[in-house]
Amino acid sequence: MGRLIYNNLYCMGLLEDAKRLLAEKGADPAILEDIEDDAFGNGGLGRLAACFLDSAVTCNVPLTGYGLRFKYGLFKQTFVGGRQTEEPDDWSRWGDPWSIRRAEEAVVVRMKTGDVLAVPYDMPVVGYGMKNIGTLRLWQTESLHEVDFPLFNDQKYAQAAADKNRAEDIVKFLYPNDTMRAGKQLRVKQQYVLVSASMQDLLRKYEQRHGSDYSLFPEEVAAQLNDTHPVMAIPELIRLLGLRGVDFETAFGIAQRTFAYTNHTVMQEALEKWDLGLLNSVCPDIVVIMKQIDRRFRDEMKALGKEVLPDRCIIEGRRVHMAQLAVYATHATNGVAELHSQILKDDVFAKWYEIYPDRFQNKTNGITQRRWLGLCNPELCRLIESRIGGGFETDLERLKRLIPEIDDSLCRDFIAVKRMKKEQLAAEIEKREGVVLSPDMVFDVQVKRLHEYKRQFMNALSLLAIYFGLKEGRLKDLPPVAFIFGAKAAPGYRRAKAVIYWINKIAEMVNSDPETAGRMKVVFVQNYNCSWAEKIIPAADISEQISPAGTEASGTGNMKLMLNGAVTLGTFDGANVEITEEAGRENEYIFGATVEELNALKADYDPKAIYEANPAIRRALDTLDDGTFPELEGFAPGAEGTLAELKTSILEGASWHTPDHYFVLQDFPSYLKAKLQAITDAGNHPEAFARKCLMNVASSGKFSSDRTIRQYAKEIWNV
Ligand code: 8GP
Repeated sequence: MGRLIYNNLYCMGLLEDAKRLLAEKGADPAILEDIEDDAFGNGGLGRLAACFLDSAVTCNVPLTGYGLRFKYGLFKQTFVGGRQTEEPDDWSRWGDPWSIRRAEEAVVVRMKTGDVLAVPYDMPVVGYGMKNIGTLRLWQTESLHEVDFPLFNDQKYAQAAADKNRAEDIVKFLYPNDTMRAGKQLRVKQQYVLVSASMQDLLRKYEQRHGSDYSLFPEEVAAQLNDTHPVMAIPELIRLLGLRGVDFETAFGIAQRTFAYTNHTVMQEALEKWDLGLLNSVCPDIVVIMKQIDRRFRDEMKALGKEVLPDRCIIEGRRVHMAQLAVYATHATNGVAELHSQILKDDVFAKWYEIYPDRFQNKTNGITQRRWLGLCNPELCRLIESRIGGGFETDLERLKRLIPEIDDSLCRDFIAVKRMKKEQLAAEIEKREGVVLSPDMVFDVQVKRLHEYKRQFMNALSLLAIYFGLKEGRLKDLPPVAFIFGAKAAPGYRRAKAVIYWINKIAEMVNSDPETAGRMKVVFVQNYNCSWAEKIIPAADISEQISPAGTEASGTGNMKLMLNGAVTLGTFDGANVEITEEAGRENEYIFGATVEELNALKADYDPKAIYEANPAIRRALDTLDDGTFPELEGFAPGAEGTLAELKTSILEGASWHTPDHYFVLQDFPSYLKAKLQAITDAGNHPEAFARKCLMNVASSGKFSSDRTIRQYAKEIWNV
């Protein structure tokens, strides 16, 4: 969710008054940052949901978000000697003034590991212009017996509190480490509590209106499954209806018409498959129903004369495939960008598409322009208003009216706004990271989760190529440029953490070199989150969206950067394709192989040959094991987690990875070329570049989450 104070004041139309009043009292409005932390999250999937809540309430779509009220969010990130270290993120340590505890609506969730009480905390979602208030309902797990009094009286304090700890541990951490069975079981408990409490809640509200006639349930309730984490809601609803006397077939029909499923990734490792034994240890009744669903599916395939295959099955051996269960037991499956939805049909769910073509849809993601323009870039808003008037806060398509207004004077004014945002960001970075950036530099930004497929690694290679190019006089005309990174790596993802370390070491080398001073800077901000994004995005000239084609489902940071007038330096992947369609290819910097090209290349891809043939690549890659940087300690030589292993994973491959699994070396030459062009255009031809930026702003109407929500409402939820 990010911080709520500024957003809520903004949506109520009170932010400017609040700022003025604070200023009159001699207080900096930024002091509020010291008493409210960003409410927890991880990446684009969660932030998309936050944008949807904002859009739904503003567009008058009745929508409630359900989630878990984690005590600690994703860890707080700091860098020590360039390495990521993690600390608990106690987001509510100064209290949680936004939530209202609804003890009277608590429900009991029964599990084999012990029953718990799920207590809802409601966070208001403030609609723009104060028309509506929506709800984010977060469940907190508590013990049914706070303390065992006789045990306490016997002075057995730990035993007396055991049940309390067991219950509260379920929502202690977002994304707990699940490399071992205990962690996996905790994840199952989290998922089961979320779905059981939420389904009980929906049923109770429905029954208040209709008693025990469930036939209207799918007419009145639509539930969207946000990836696979909540897919157990399907068997849970069937189970709860069963307890109320509804037979399996009828309950299945109700569930299927109620639920729809959104897929957010094609990464195989993220498509959840649960071991039935593990599920049995937490929620055995759910396993029974999953088996009934599987039986129903097999009967249906038999009737259709279709085979049950690994990529068209629900239970395979002892494992249940949650994404495939979702496709089968819902009425709609959608991807989150045109290209991604096509890949679902052609590849990930091809065998399902063959049987149920009508179920597959696309809903291109969006972002709320309230937070991602109105709130974070009032300077740009004022400029836009001065040319085309307001109203884009609730109708982003209006920005199109800017197109005929783009002239030299608008370009100059845009450059002035961008400079102001760069000054603000530079001040913040100096304060928090101790790195001094000049607002006269071109700002090149890559902010997103740290993942191999997102290729921060390729960006790092380009930094080295540029640095050596500057030192050796090959890039004489390159304007001064700052490279800004923000990303967290999952605590157990060693290779991702090694990439962070490598970039931090590159930053140290570059920033302390007098020869390149004033020409190139590199900074990796610590603890990237919504509040950082609100400062970094408005200051960016170049938006790095550099995943290999076919891997990034959509991206939403790309849309935020576009809306704030950055050009996309990107591949034809995810929503980049649609961004380019809207703004015009001449206004972006597109490079790299297409999905088709990569598919054709796969069989005989030879990254070693590229390495041997390309001196710039060799030089940059060799810094990983030639002593340029101190090797990461605490690992066996060459083991995963070391710099050296980053290189071997590219050249030789590693575990299930084929060599250079994400085609870094393949795309690198075209990437570097496009990147140097973008930096040169931005720095040396600022007015022509500002035109491109303004074309991006003016063309971003499609990417409002208001549009996305209206499509879900009309085409899936029927509300
Ligand atoms: C993310 C995608 O990576 C990103 O491209 C997209 O914009 C965003 O979802 C919103 O649709 N996906 C995930 O974070 C994700 O799939 N996480 C898996 C654990 C479910």
